[in-house]
Amino acid sequence: MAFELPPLPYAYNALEPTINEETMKFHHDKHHAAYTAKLNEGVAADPKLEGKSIEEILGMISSLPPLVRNNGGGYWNHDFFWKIMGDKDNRGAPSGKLAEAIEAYGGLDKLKEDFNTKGAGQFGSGWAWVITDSSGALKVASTPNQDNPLMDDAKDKGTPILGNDVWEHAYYLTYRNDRPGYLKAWWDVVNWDEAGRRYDAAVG
Ligand code: MN3
Repeated sequence: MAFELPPLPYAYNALEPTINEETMKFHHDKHHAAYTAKLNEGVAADPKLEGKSIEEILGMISSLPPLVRNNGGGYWNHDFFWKIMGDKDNRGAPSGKLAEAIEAYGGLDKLKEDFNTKGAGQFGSGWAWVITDSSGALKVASTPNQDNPLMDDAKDKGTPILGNDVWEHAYYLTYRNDRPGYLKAWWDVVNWDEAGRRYDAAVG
């Protein structure tokens, strides 16, 4: 069973002005589609991956070739990314247990600042993350390329609660080289209800 490109959960222009329609079209229809197709090539070439979920594949990524690592990461990361952003009716604010964890971290302003610093400081392409584990504590991390915190050899392992794509293809059409400006603006389109659901599922 091949992996399929998941549809965007909103219209291409639903995140404007933070992320414009043209960026979303290329990012989903070209970039995410390419990661999906290449992941399927890698899975088809390796019988031991047959029937495995993407999370199972990421959990054994250290034993797999770069084709599966880069495109399996790209496949999962973008599916996650679309879902933790929302159209104007699906944004809200932190609530419930996630809001308490953010307070314990030092507050939302500190979380944003640390996350934006990680994202701006990631040399080259990569991702910034907010992760947690069964302790419920929040941690900010970054990964290079299409790596993520679910990989068995990740430096900072955990369950992603939020993540932002800092590859130039995610922001260059609007923000050009201003990655910090993109990181700052991105918080306007976070789907806090979805982040809260993922937090609740992670901490049990
Ligand atoms: Mn991307």
